[in-house]
Amino acid sequence: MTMQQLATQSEIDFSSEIYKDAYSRINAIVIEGEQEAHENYITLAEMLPEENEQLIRLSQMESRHKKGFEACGRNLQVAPDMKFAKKFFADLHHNFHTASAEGKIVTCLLIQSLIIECFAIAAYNIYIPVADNFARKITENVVKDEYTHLNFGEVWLKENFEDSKAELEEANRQNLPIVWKMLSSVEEDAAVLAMDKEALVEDFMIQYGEALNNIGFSTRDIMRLSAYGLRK
Ligand code: Y39
Ligand code: FE
Ligand code: FE
Ligand code: FE
Repeated sequence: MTMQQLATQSEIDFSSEIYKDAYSRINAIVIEGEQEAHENYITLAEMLPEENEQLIRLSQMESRHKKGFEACGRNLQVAPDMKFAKKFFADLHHNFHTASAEGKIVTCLLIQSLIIECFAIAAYNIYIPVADNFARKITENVVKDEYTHLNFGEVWLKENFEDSKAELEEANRQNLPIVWKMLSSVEEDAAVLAMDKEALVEDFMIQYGEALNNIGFSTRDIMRLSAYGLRK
């Protein structure tokens, strides 16, 4: 951690009402996200029987993450606003379920293993330097796991790149604008936690762009895909 980040952190009052109020929503989003990720990897395990064991392991990691973040809320004496969090994820949740019902593995992988994992990695990377000591240790361990989840999606989609390309384009077009909307809707709460929206967007674009590169997209495609819907 840099001195600047330490200085910033020392100014955050984790027990203030304004911090706890914002935390009740951000913490809930993270808990709900981990729960839905747990369920999504179980669904993916059913859709990809040859990867069943690994996907079940990923789903178990997600429920451990959920428990960790629930402890972070308890530690700050914050009750997570789960109703808010369910609404926050509703669109992506709906799209994942529609895709899984249609057997669209590529779309499900794009939503969970690329978009949601990159969103998580960006959020956790930006949160770690400004978190309380308890939450920082937990989040540092969680973010390592999220990179392995992202890697699972990258490897599978790379191996199936030619057959997946068109569906990835369409799924990106349908789901990436939802991410920008989600980010904007928590911008103010994130700011209270000293998490800057521009930093979140930047980190997301870096993770997502690298993922698309690893899968096999050209630089030109990456530029187009990763910013889709960002500016209207
Ligand atoms: O794969 C995972 O564990 C992902 C479910 C977790 C998503 C967490 C999403 C965090 C968004 C927080 C936004 C804060 C500004
Ligand atoms: Fe569900
Ligand atoms: Fe997780
Ligand atoms: Fe994950």
